[in-house]
Amino acid sequence: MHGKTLEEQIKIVEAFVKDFANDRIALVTSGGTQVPLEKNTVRFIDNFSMGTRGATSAEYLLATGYTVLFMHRESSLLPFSRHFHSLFSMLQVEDGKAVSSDAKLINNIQKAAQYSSRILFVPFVTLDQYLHLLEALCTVLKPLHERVLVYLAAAVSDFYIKHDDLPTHKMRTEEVSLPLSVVPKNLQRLVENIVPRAFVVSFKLETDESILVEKARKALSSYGHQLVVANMLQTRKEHVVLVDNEKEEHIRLHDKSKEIEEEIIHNIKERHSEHIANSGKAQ
Ligand code: 9Z3
Repeated sequence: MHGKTLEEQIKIVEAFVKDFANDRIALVTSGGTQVPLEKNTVRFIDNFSMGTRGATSAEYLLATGYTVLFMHRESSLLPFSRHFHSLFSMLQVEDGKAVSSDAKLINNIQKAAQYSSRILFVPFVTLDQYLHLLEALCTVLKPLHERVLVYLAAAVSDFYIKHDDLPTHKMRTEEVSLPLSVVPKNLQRLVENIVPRAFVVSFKLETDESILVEKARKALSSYGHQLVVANMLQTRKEHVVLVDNEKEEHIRLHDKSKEIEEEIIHNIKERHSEHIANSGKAQ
């Protein structure tokens, strides 16, 4: 979807979703957002994220039966190809032709082929594009009600510069100032009005462990959604805390040959099933 307008992206998503109207569908956001510092942008603020969490989670969601809308930062890691930083390390040439017997490479290419009809890639770069896309994709998913899982793993900027405060040209060294405003994330409006019946999971990233769970609880109560996955920057690959309205559940990775996302997705799928079952009872 490179270089497409928002309207074009929405049309593609609508057509894709139509085919999966009876399946469970996951909207996964992944990667960091970019905030421009000048109207003619030379510099920007970026958020830390390789997109590993999102890309890895998407693989496990596909494997467990979900259809995936993968809303990702352009050039961040993607499912299946994320395992390979360089193709040069696995080059094998026979009779002038490239061949590969690398089992991991072949296995991932096969998986990508197997799931290619059940995943749609929707790229963004800036914070603005992220916010508009998220709202638009949720609007498309609204009629699927409880079958929707919204999985907000992207690292979204807390700060931006309002359009009117942006200098037109490249900021000069003698006039450095960043008039930052706080980003209105609108997640509460999204949860309340656009996907009120979906199972919505957000992530909370901190670097100070003493405020991690408290911040997760704060997000849960201000947005009114179902679950926060809280993680520390330093230990995010081996420890997360799942915070809901009742309790905290720790997931710790003991087997280093595995990935923590496998357990996160397994846990969330169970919670999503319960959510679907409970909604049936309520009707
Ligand atoms: C996370 O906490 C993710 O787990 C990471 C993953 C960004 C740490 P990597 O891509 O890193 O594997 O390198 N994401 C969410 C952080 C965030 O910005 N949340 C927002 C907020 O709390 C949006 S819900 O306001």
